Amino acid sequence: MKPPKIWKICVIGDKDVGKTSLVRRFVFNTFSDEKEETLESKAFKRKIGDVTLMVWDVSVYEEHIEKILNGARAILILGDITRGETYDTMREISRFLDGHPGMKVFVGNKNDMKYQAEFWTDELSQLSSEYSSPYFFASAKTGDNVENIFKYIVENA
Ligand SMILES: Nc1nc2c(ncn2[C@@H]2O[C@H](COP(=O)(O)OP(=O)(O)O)[C@@H](O)[C@H]2O)c(=O)[nH]1
Ligand SMILES: [Mg+2]
Repeated sequence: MKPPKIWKICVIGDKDVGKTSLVRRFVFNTFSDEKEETLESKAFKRKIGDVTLMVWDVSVYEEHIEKILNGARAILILGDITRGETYDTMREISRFLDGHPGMKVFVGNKNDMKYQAEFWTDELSQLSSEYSSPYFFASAKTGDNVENIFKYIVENA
């Protein structure tokens, strides 16, 4: 018997970029417009094929960030395309993560509001080439591209 594959995946990014919403969309296929602050990091489980993903919704208040990120197979770095400052945070996080062995995946969330975008492919493709990591646009609200991100991770991380 092969040992079970259990992968830790972390979702991080600035406040209100949609981390909790993306995790909920992926795990429960639901969405809410309500804002609910994530005080504590939490993990949710979903299987894709023979891989069990433990998806961590990392709180912006996390005090033990190194511990939470330790052993992560992939880290989703989320921004909200309608708020340019969340892209600056993506950059800061990327610098902070330099040296972490996990796959980094850049995600421009709230793709359903692209007519209000403050950053777009130019910015994300730049980050992507700087860190040799993929990027995606997604919407936790409509579900657009959410499955593809995790499928990509399972196939490539
Ligand atoms: N239009 C739109 N709103 C979203 C999307 N994802 C999250 N939101 C909203 O953005 C707000 C913050 O989302 P939340 O998941 O709590 O962000 P977090 O702080 O990163 O966990 C909430 O009001 C969500 O309903 C999305 O893809 N599109
Ligand atoms: Mg949250």
